[in-house]
Amino acid sequence: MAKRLITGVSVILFAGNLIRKNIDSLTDDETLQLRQALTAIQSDDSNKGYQNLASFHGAPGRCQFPDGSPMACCIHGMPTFPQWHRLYVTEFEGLMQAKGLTFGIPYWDWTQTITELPHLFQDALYIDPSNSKALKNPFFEGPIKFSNSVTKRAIDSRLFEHPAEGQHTTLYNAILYALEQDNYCDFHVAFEVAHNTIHYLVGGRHEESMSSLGYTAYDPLFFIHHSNVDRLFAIWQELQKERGLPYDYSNCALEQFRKPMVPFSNEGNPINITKTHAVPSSTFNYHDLGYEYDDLTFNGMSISHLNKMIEDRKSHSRLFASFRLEGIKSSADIQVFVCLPSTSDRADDDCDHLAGHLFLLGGPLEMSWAFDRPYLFEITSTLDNLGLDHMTTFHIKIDARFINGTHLGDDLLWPAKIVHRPAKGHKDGEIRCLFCMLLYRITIIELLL
Ligand code: CUO
Repeated sequence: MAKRLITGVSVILFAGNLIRKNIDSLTDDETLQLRQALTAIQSDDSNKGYQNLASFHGAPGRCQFPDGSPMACCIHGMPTFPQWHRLYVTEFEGLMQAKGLTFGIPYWDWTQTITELPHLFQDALYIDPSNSKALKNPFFEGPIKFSNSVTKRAIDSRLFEHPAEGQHTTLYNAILYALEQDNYCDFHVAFEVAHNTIHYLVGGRHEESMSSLGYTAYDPLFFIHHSNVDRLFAIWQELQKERGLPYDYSNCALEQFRKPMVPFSNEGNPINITKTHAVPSSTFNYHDLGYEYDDLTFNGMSISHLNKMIEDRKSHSRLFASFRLEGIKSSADIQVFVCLPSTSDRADDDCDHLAGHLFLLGGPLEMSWAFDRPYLFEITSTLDNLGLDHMTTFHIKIDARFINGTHLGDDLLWPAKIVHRPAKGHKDGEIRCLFCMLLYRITIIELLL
């Protein structure tokens, strides 16, 4: 076992473990090796091939609803989301290793401001350096053999959000809020919902894409995205150690953490390490799964620096829109607006104040969700920019749409509440504004046609 210092974090490197690197730091040889290994598993139709792997997650559905009809096996909307997806990237890593990959699945660090997709994904062809021939880039799209189709991407311009100087993207803020949570059960809700963002902003309005639960894993970008999701989970675990709090067990849903996760636990799973770690509680120590990350900093911040920054955030009064989320058998794009009530000078509410967006990742095959607490979407900076605070009269409206752009019905989402979190040390946590309490509901914005 070797020990190495990574920007202030002591990371144990286990001999023989694969290193997962930032996708931007791969050498040309590593990029070529990744492409060759993926091409090999894409053309393998056995249980060691890509089609079998992609069907672990979504369509055509390898698990069953109680009535026996096909259901996706991926775990979403519940506390074992990070564990199921941790194993899933490891499964891909194992298959790629079997085709010659000698390092871990790289990660795309999308908490940094994004100006373009990583180069690995951009072009339909690449040049084979051994003979200068153009070959199909297997990371450009993925075959969906059961529907005789290929994955698509419709990049949403919000992927390239450019925050003002000193500010951060909506996605960065959502992940930072997840990392702030110092118990597992608050963490996983904030974490999962934040991670949905990349699914939607890459897949956009295509059904056969990253933005739908059934097809997302057919796009190989999925695994590079989820390698970063897992790295952020590892960063949260390091933060917990720094805080002196548990990093390796859940404080809720204990029963679920003892139940083997399908299809990893199935006899036909070709990767032994995920089969033997199919019980969620056995996945917290990811070093045992055979990989490490090259870097566990968050936007250049060491774990101790990040921890101090988080503590400082808690010393300010903050406001949130609180969403009780349930699966709606579909993905959704939800824009959140702060509304000021009508006045004697203005007949209508003023709802032009976009606070940001959140997304759901779902589809007809999704299993039932079981979030036992709300998702909190921070609106503090929106109110600060308007010169408002928690004593102001305001309410929340949303514009919520399905992948195809049509509006969600009014009854598909629970009304949002406004939550005030006073600066650390204060006691009461609910906003006192009577008008706001009367308006503790979400109204779907009727879009101007
Ligand atoms: Cu199952 Cu990102 O979550 O896919």
